Amino acid sequence: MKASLRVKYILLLSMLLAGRIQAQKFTINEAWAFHKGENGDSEIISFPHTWNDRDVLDDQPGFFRGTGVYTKTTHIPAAYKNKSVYMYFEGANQVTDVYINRQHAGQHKGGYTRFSFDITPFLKFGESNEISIRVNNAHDVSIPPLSADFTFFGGIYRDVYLDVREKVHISPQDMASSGVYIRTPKVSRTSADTEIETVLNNKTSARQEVIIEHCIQSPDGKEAGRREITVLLEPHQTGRRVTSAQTLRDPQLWSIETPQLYRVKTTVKDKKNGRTWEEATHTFGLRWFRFDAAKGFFLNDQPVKLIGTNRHQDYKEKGNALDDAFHIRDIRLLKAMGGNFLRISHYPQDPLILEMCDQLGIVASVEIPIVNAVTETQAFLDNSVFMAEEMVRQNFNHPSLVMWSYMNEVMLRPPYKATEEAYLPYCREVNRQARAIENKIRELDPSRYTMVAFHGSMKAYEDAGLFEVPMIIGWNLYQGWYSDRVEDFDRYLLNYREKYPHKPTILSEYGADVDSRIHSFHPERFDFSVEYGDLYHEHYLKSILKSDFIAAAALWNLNDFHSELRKNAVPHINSKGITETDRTPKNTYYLYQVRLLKEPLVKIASADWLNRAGTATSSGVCLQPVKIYSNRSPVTVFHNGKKIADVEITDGTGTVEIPFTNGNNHLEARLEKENISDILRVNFTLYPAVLSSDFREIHVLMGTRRYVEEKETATLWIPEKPYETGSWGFTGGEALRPKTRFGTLPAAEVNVLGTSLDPIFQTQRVGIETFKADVPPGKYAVYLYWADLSTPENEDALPYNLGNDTLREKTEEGVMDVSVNRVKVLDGYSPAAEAGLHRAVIKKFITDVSGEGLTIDFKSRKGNTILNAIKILKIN
Ligand code: GCB
Ligand code: CA
Repeated sequence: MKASLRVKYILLLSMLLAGRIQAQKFTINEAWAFHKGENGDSEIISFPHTWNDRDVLDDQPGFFRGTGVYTKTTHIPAAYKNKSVYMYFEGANQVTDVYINRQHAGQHKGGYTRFSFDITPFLKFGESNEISIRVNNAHDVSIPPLSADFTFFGGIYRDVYLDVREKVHISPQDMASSGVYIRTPKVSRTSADTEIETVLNNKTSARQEVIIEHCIQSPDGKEAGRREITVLLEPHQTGRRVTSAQTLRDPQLWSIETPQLYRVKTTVKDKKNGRTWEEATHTFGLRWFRFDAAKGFFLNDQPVKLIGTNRHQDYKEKGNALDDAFHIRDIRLLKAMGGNFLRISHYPQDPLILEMCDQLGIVASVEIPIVNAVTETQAFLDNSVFMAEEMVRQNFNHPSLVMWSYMNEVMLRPPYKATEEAYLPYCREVNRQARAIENKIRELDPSRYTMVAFHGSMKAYEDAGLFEVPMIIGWNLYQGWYSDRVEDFDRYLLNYREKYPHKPTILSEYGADVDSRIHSFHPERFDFSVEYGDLYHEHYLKSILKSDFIAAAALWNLNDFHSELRKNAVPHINSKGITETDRTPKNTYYLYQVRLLKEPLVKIASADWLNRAGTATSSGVCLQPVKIYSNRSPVTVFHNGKKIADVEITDGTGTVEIPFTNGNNHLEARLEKENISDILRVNFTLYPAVLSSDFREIHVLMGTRRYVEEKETATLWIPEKPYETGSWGFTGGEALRPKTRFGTLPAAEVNVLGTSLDPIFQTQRVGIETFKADVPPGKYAVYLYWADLSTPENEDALPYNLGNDTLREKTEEGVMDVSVNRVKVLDGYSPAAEAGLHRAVIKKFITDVSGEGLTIDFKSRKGNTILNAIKILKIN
């Protein structure tokens, strides 16, 4: 322990001993010796910690799933002798064993719920004690999640506390809940019935007669009610539950606009001498709500359309090991977007998440991590029911929380893919497990709704009889992303509505991957462009807003998140976030702002696309469309100080053609009446229609209509075009379009090895004959970019993608000759033979050009010629 830390620790302890507060809970996050695996060198770390922050991003498949050991020696004061000492964990993934002085103090299974062990019997008071914690994140068929489109980071990734109590106390052992459950069975505008259940432990060997006092304070700080009850606790009696009820007058209601909280102070006193055993404060809110199958959600009898996001708990370069400030920031981001709903997916998260929802007025749901499938065993079900109970008990008092959820897309990857005979038994088992969890949750908390999330395959969930089990159906729908067209979303919902008119419904997920480096004026699904993401969300949002029966919609996802197996534009990352892994907002975030917030807003879309380019038309400029977002209309747009247009805005968006000129372009979008505007400076490279003497460089992507911005070097890659005299372009060949069940894709789903610029390599022209550029005389560098993108036949289907995997095809490895201005520079060349499949190759050639321009010829010796990208640079 560092000296300064030790001083703080001693100060804290003396405060504890001298003060009148009998219970004290403080983090013990610092200075643990950690080693990965059974043995090995240790390093000193602090919680939150994960051992997978790096290996989930490297090009090696998989990440470490095994045991990690944390050890610390700590002094336990003699004064704790007459106390109860607990260790409390906010979360560790996934199986945790705690040893105190080499004795086993407890085990917890499950990576996302909190837990607490009574370590008193193992402690040596007034001495050094060794605490050793073994955590294991190996795959375990009896613990959910089994597989999922997110990464199961191992380690103690949330806070760990020492929780020191008097011998008579409110129980931290009731599944690590607060031990105080506040129910509000009847709330109206005039009065509110409250029931407070307290769970008590007597860890003395004597009978204890105690008084429990609940003193309720209203949001404005006034005392709203007070009640005392007397309880007799037998020696060593633990888990004793007592309830006291009171009715409050003129409740100050919790709502999205007024998220005000009541506070209850619970005091446990010795009846004989009046001595205080414990004092604890908890918050709650007064509200009532319902879900209506036709009209949606009502809060305090007011209809409210719930719109917001899902959230994953990980972050750039940190994995899941986040300090509190990161959790808080996420909920603020959601609020600032205009969101009023959060689906805490796919597992319970840091306690701060729901505390922030209470505070900021965000309605929430939370779930246990049964994802993709269940294991057909009692052990799996037992663990699931246990987790469900932990979830309910631990999150019981939050007014923001309105639904419990417990299964996500369990018909997506069931075992029946292997054998058809296994299908019906699997369906029956899913149903049995769902009912068991459902019953448990309803028994524990009849005041909230239950929800199960389905993927867009209605029949599968009918086969499993799941429509009858939860109170709310959640749909995860991706029409227009994993399958063909966004309009199919509306058709799907209409069909569902006709079949199930009486079922309350939410849209629990919808989304499209976006890589902020990629742009297109011909957006299509799976091109990962900003523009396609916008179209997708514009369509869905419009439909959601006009469908009353969709009580809530949670877009997928608030943030980009880690998914180790993914091979999209950013490998290992699911990029459906409307913010990046570091929470930089993407374009779509602003679309939601203008649609959801009331105050006047105007925003030039694709604002982080700072380097743009195009070819001049005869008028000497390049016309390109620019989108404007606003919640007012019209928006006046200026280009380099000159008014271009009054742009009409419908459903939040409008478009204007900007005549870009070479160099700096200054754009302004103005709401004249409100006197607010948004400004954007774009650096534009204007290529002349006929390459002239001031040619400098050109970066061209083959087989695509995408633009890719290399942000670090302020470089823009532009899409290919056929060759025209005086200009540049290709002859021969066709764009690579990998085939899937739902049509073809505009780019290969390949993790390109040896580069972080995957999108430059993920498209390709197959069978190309020449690339020509009529450049002026000079010395040039020509860079040819390759990666063999073929998919091996034996590759497994991906655990995400909803059936949209690339179909395996036998392809012959291409071998080619390449010449630059008729000089053969590569003879019988194959990128795969040189570098292996999927690895980035860049070949650079220096060449002198006199009067004839540049011609690069590709000749097949075997199979197809290919080219992924080309860069031509004039050196002098
Ligand atoms: C889903 C899953 C979610 C995935 C998402 C996606 O349906 O519920 O876990 O991450 O789709 O992006 O494919
Ligand atoms: Ca890896």
